[in-house]
Amino acid sequence: MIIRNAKFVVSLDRLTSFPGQGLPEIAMAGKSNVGKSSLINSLTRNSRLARTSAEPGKTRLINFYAVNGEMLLVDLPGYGFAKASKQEKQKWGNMIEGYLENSRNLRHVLQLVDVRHEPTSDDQMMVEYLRHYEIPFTVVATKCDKISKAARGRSIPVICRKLAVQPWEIIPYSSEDGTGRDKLLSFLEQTALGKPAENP
Ligand SMILES: Nc1nc2c(ncn2[C@@H]2O[C@H](COP(=O)(O)OP(=O)(O)OP(=O)(O)O)[C@@H](O)[C@H]2O)c(=O)[nH]1
Ligand SMILES: [Mg+2]
Repeated sequence: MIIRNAKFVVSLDRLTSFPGQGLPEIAMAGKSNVGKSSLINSLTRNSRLARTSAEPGKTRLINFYAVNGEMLLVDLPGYGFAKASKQEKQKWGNMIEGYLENSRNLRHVLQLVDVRHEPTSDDQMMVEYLRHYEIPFTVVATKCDKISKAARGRSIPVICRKLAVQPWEIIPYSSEDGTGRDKLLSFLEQTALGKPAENP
């Protein structure tokens, strides 16, 4: 898929109707700081589209971005941010769940985990939640530029074990060097838009 344009649509604290609603949605889920907003920027090649930060807890609302006017990328707040107050954590949790349960156009969730770290109990809960609600998801292992290929080879099986997924179901990704970008784009094109895979 060639991204011709990507633009911010709306920021919501709970799902209400908005212009552009009805397009297929792909949502980013994962811990704070795992790279959800960066992934949207790298996919769209627009480093200023979604706000990112080295500090966890940057995205605090549900942000929708339209791609080519034909699908929406949905940036969710992260979970597991230790420094957030109990109230904030509750609020973000409700926001994430409210969206996932109520969106009629959600086609797929990209469940992001940092390739360098063992998935947390929050990650496991999230994946169980997605399975429970039968929301299709794919695990994306982020920040692959930060470790060697050999180290990646060792960490993928750990992620598989913790999240009960198969190695070939995981997409290794880097927002820094573009690893996985083409693969993810063609996957999204098939998943969100139902277009057949391009010939390699
Ligand atoms: N080296 C490297 N750094 C990354 C990558 N993806 C994200 N980062 C960095 O990780 C930090 C967090 O990225 P964000 O995209 O803001 O993370 P997030 O998941 O949106 O975080 P919240 O909004 O807090 O939930 C930033 O400093 C990014 O530059 C990557 O693939 N490689
Ligand atoms: Mg973010």
